[in-house]
Amino acid sequence: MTTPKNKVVFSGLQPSGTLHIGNYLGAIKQWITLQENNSAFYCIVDEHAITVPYDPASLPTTVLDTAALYLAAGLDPNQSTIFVQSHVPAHAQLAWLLATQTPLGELNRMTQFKEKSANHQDRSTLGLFAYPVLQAADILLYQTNIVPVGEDQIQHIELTRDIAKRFNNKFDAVFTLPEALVNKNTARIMSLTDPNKKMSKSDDTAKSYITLTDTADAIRKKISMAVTETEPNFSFTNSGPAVTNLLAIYQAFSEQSVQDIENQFASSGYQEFKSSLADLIIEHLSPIQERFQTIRPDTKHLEEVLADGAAKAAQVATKTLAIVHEKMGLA
Ligand code: AQP
Repeated sequence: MTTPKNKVVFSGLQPSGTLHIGNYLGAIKQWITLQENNSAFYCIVDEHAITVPYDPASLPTTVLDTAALYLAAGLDPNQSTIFVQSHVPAHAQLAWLLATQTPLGELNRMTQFKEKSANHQDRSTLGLFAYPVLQAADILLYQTNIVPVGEDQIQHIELTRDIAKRFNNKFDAVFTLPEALVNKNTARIMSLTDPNKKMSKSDDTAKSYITLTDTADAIRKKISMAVTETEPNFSFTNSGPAVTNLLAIYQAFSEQSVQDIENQFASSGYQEFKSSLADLIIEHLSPIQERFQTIRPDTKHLEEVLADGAAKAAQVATKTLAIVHEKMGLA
């Protein structure tokens, strides 16, 4: 994957639970590289997190946990604009304006809505249905070029492009067309208990994911209980989905070549491989966890970082919103 330079980068994560290694490998790891030579905006998308049932009392804590994990993982407030979505009202405002221009048929095709509404059948809301329009607003407000995401978000980025193109044709050329940036090796880290489902922080089974704050003991247990196929076989092309997923995690953390990993475990059993994998994950998460322990208790500092980020983000976002108002005849 070539790393873009001098672009506007936007991405976000929901504070819907503790971030897991899928969020880290699929999204945050790319964010850290991209912050160096680009204008990067990294958001905590709390207005997205409230589109499914949630606990209002714990949301502020989860937002600060997420901010602390962003910093502990390596995001630097001097390089990136780090902020909370609801602190910049332009996100919700632009979402409404874009909603008036988005055909229902396009939203009906979104697979994330189908999956999430299937899980919350009696409580699925207009907000959950409109989620991709708010996401389009998030991205388009910053005239974003690049959106680093996992595979599950590609469809939403395509929809964002369609919304932007339609707006540009109908009103005026206001929006930059964004592109998804996906690291194919880590685009879809799967659940440890069901390799046909992606790893998700809102999964009911905590054994299915490894969070960035899991203890070494918990990591060893979860990896040792991870499902595998019946016959040990360490091949990126011939293993079943469960082992392929564990190999992908191994590769992402070790940054070794496929060939090296296959050679290394050619004569191993699953137990030996899993033990090495657990060690590798623990080794990588330990420094993040140590930094998290220092950063998280300093609530004042975290709030300052987020306030500063929101002020910087609002400067850009309100400009775009004002242009949209004018072009739509609302000025
Ligand atoms: N399993 C995954 N593998 C690779 N990338 C992933 N991402 C999420 N899961 C995986 C990427 O993480 C970013 C943020 O995701 P999100 O928090 O906005 O929501 P999500 O995609 O719905 O993630 P979760 O963990 O599954 O959250 P819940 O359970 O709350 O829905 C995105 O870039 C996503 O692609």
